[in-house]
Amino acid sequence: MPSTVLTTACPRNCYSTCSLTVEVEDGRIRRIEPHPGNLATGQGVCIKGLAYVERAASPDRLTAPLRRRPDGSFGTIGWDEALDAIATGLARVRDRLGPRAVLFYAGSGTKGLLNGNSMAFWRLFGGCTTTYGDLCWPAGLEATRLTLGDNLHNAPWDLAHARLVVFWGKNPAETNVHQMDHLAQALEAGARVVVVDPRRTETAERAELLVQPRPGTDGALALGLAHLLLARDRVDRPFVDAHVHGFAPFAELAGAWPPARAAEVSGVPVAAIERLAELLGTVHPATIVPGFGMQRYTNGGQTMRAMIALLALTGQLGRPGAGWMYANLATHVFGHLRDPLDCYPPATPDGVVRVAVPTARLGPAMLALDDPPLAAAWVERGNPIPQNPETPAVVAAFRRLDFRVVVDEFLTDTAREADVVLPAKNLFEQTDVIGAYWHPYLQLRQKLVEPPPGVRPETEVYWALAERLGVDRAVMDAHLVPPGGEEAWLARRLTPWPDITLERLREGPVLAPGATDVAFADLDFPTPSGKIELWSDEARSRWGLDELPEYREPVESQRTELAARYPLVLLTPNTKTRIHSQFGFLATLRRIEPGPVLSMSPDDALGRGLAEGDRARVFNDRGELHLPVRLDGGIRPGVVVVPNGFWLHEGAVNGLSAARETDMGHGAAFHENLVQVERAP
Ligand SMILES: Nc1nc2c(c(=O)[nH]1)N[C@H]1C(S)=C(S)[C@@H](COP(=O)(O)OP(=O)(O)OC[C@H]3O[C@@H](n4cnc5c(=O)[nH]c(N)nc54)[C@H](O)[C@@H]3O)O[C@H]1N2
Ligand SMILES: Nc1nc2c(c(=O)[nH]1)N[C@H]1C(S)=C(S)[C@@H](COP(=O)(O)OP(=O)(O)OC[C@H]3O[C@@H](n4cnc5c(=O)[nH]c(N)nc54)[C@H](O)[C@@H]3O)O[C@H]1N2
Ligand SMILES: [Mo]
Repeated sequence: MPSTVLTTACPRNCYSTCSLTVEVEDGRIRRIEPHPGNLATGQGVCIKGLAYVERAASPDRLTAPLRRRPDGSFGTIGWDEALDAIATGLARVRDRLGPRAVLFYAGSGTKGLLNGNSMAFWRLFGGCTTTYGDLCWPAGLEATRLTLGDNLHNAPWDLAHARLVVFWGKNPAETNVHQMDHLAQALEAGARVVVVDPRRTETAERAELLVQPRPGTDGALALGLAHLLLARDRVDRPFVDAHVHGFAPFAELAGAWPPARAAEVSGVPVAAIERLAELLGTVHPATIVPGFGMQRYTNGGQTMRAMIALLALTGQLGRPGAGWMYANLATHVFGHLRDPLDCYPPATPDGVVRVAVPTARLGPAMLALDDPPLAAAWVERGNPIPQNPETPAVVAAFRRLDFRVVVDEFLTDTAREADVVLPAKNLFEQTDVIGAYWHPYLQLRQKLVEPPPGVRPETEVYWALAERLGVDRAVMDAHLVPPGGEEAWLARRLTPWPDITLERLREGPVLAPGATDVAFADLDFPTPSGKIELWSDEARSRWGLDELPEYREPVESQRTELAARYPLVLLTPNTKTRIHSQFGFLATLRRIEPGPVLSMSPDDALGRGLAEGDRARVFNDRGELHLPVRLDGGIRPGVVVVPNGFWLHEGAVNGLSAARETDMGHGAAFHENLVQVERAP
């Protein structure tokens, strides 16, 4: 049979959100290439994208519903039996305790407008309990919103115009590989590059300066930098006078942070602070590219506000090659997610939703609910057991329920806790419209092949369940996506923009309405004052924080008594072979990263009698892991590193992490964990 080449897009929770061309032959995925129409990702597909060829045909893929047998093992069942069991199980809980005894938990496994159908179903069910906040980025989103008014940034390709690029707590060489192409263009034109990270990352190989703060102290570092910009008169006065709110009190705050104090707190030598301040003050246009690293602390939001201030002082916003490249929600035009609190599903008369569980404290918060207590859970697109903080509490919370449903492509650690597991479609098996958070393109994730006979997309599952639960057909038609009705439903969502049609999207990526190459070019910031707010009343009224980005030591810090027992900070970053808990089991990728290792500085290792390859025990009061040691002279002493995303049997790091929220946005303070390391017995 001849092959065809079709356009689609990768829906993983990743900056790049690549446009793809895919060769399909005989109903199978044969070859994946970049789509040249996407100026941000046209250069190539990452290693995980290439591995979709293996993933789509993986023998581990779930292709039929599973039901737990009395002995605890899983057996394959038919769809009628699965749907009957689910409808009966959910209705029983609703009759006994009300609909809010059911938890609906959705993770970040796939992007798409059709995901909204799930909450529509739960409203028709009569409501449910769901989560608020987000594991990923909300402290930074909220910090940016408070300071600049919105989460927008210059187009990815605009980085080529920067003369100074500061990657701060971001490692795009692994997490946003396409950004390295745009950086290469900037470097060719003579740009200077700095990385701020406690680790010498792959990204740092391109930098002239690596600044390695003690984890969680970037706020102090930023205030020290601001101090020097002020003291050396590197401030763009006309810009500040016209566009910055709260300059005078901020200048007073920064005045209290001479470089020696910033160095004492952050562990960055004064000379490095001076050098970075000189670059920020003189090499323009300057773009700061913050990642998600330093906002995963209990002081993370305030840290991000202090960092944005450096661009405000130097006038590096609203211009080509300049700015704060954190999150670009230009494609989020369908009315969600601009404000971290907007991700709360609104309660409607026909479905009262209890938004009671912060996802950062999923386990303890599920266990604490008592009016009514939770009795059932539905999990889709997520793998909370390894990925949410405090794994033992998450496991305990799921085990305490009477009835659990998990919808996934694979039998994950979370699926293994379920009573019924439903097999999910993959990205090639249902059409959807997806946005992004780095580039400004709307894209069609196109259906290219039929799902395996035993797999049904979530929309069809919800439709069939609504039928079984006796929902009125007219109500279903009004609220849910009917089987086969995806494209008509998506076309209706696109009607506000007559130029953006499914036909156009089928050809390739389309710029979102209103997308511009330079964000905030009119210097009109949608904050209460209309200016960049270094002083934010809302920081206090909404989050109970200082109006100014004051530095506060993280709650679990090397400067507390706990450090006597647990002197090391555990960082749990991402690696290039996986998106969190996905992809890691594929043979292609296991060849590169077969399992988790504990990376530590030779100083810390040798002092504990550990050498390369030795097995170490990493532990704190919450849990322990046994892992092989890798010596890494690029890691700041006092810091140890284990990547997140490995499964329980391999070594899942969140057994060591505390269920703790960030200072704003209800994020998870993932990197704020002290541990000790010793030779494994
Ligand atoms: N310690 C530590 N923990 C972390 C982090 C960290 O830095 N350190 N990072 C955090 C961050 S940033 C994030 S975003 C989270 C991610 O955590 P999660 O949102 O739980 O994401 P994944 O681990 O990618 O799991 C997604 C699941 O969705 C499934 N899936 C994919 N496509 C579909 C689909 O179409 N339908 C259905 N039903 N399922 C599908 C996948 O198979 C996979 O099992 O992890 C967080 N956890
Ligand atoms: N290959 C791959 N790509 C991904 C993902 C993936 O799992 N794999 N996940 C996607 C998702 S959901 C996300 S959220 C993003 C994450 O993208 P990134 O933000 O780039 O990645 P992280 O690994 O979470 O953290 C970035 C860096 O922050 C550093 N860091 C930790 N604590 C501190 C600190 O206190 N100060 C400073 N300055 N740095 C610190 C870590 O050492 C790490 O190198 O990547 C996306 N892209
Ligand atoms: Mo994330």
